[in-house]
Amino acid sequence: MKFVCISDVHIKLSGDLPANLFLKYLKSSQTKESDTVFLLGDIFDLLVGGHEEYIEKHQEIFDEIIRLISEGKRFYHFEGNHDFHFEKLISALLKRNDLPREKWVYLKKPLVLDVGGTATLFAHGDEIEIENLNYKIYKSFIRSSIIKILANYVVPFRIVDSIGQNASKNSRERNVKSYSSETNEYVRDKFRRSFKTAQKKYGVKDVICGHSHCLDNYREDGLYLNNGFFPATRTFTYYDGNNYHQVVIDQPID
Ligand SMILES: [Mn+2]
Repeated sequence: MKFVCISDVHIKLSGDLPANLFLKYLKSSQTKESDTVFLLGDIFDLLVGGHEEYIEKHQEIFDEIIRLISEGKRFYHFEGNHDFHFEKLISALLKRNDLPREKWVYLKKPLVLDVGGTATLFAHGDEIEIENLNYKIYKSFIRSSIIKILANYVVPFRIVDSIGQNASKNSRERNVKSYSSETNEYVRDKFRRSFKTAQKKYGVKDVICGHSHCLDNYREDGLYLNNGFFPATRTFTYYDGNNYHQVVIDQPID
């Protein structure tokens, strides 16, 4: 297996910086070389429920994903905590383009795969985070079936969209305050401890995830890779069948 892997892109609008960088990732030579593409959550800053309006809103991105799937690549698309309950959207896109379901796999939970003989955990990252009880309560609430029904069938797209724009504005303001360098070190170390806990819990050696927004490439009896905050780090992971590479997109944005 050769693959590329990304998380925490936080695309708000078609044509914004994260969207353009994400298209560079999809069109990169490393993605071209890969048979599998991992999207490890929070690709979109807000994408909740199966509203088909999202297809038009992010047309260029969905067109590119469909093109890559048509070429034979498989996508593993994980829920994040900014984009979730959108399995109906993927089903609609696959159906419109007459593509098989197993080519764009929707995941609500971490996945263990064999990577070159090493048991490897792929996750958004919040599932493995230790010491965050309030967040876990919040997460189990937003993941609940009642919210899924509300998001898919009851609340119209424009309401979900406007609630989300406010929520992400607030979360951005919080992030600016809390992401000082000390906090960064605290978050990085907490996620390294989460990696050690996840190794035991899932019976894996390597862990690849995002969510913390803290770029990392750490070895301690196994490998822990975190993609950081993509609009700032411009990084993604490429596995060439033997080795991992943390690739930086350095081309100027059109
Ligand atoms: Mn997240």
